Amino acid sequence: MAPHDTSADGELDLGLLHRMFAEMHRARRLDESMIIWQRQGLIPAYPPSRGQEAAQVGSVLALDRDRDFVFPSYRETAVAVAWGVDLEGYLATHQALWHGGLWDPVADRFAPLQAVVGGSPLHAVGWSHGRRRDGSDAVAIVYFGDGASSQGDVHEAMNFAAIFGAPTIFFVQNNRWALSVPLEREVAGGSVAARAAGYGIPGVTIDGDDPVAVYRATRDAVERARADGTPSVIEAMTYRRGPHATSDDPGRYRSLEDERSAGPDPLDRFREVLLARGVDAAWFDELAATADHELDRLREVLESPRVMAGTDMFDHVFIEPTPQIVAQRAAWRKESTHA
Ligand SMILES: Cc1ncc(C[n+]2csc(CCOP(=O)(O)OP(=O)(O)O)c2C)c(N)n1
Ligand SMILES: [Mg+2]
Repeated sequence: MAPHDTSADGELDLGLLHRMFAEMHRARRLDESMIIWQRQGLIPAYPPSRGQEAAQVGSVLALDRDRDFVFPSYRETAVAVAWGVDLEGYLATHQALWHGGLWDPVADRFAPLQAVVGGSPLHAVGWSHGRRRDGSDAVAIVYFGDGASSQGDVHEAMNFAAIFGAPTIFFVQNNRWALSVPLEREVAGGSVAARAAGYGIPGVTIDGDDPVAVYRATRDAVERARADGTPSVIEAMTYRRGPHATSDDPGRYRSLEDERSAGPDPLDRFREVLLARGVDAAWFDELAATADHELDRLREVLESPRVMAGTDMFDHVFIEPTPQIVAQRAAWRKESTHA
């Protein structure tokens, strides 16, 4: 997408802007529905991505769906929507049907969801290092939070990416909270992007609520990574506008004043930009109808019986099961009423 995404005056192409808003809107509607479905008992738990749509959509659209690979954490609904992951398979994760989801990670070029905070950056570096060594110019993007950035694995990942020239984009969504812990208690020095300098790689801080700024920064990082394997850190400043997860009550640890400091919603902001560029107001209404249709279909999937074989728990631990796994599998079969 990158070589054709700007018009002569350097503005991003209107078609691309339409696509960005459309994906942000789809993601917002799905996110809202997931919370409702959780309250209705259709899914056990869900971590909302409300307010992070600009960061997620703007970044992933700068990658190439046929060549690159996405490594998400657990809050990347808008990334999955914009990247075109099989959403029926995606819902299976939050339905607790299967660990990382039921889509095909290789076909969709989107790794299983990662609930281990800071777990995915090393996977992304391993993948991109391997691809580079095979002569490919493919790029990995890995999503993680401000809190995750303080995990040791993330520093090891950045260090190795820089040493080996593994083309990885470390995309930090700084939403100012790590569950109930505020930024100043989790990130010493206040900046994740500043840490890139310690590894000798580019690091930028951007307005994560502006999808155009996010897209441009990510596109630049993709170009560097493709050219010579240079990794980058992008710190997208945003705000976790909802609870950490459906089980969380943010009123116990942050004030309304803090929530108001987040500023305007990124969808509202971007809508104004599009209206100023001459987009017809009726276009926004059409998006709502398309989203309704998609959500009806997904809800039907959630209501349909999708039961996984319980033995899957044991069958995918090792290629050749150990005696312990064989014994556990047999004991489970004897005692469990699960299919
Ligand atoms: C290794 C590990 N430690 C702790 C947790 C518990 N935990 C889940 S989410 C979270 C906060 C992560 O915050 P951040 O990285 O900023 O991401 P955000 O939830 O804000 O998107 C914690 C501590 C975990 N899942 N994994
Ligand atoms: Mg956070």
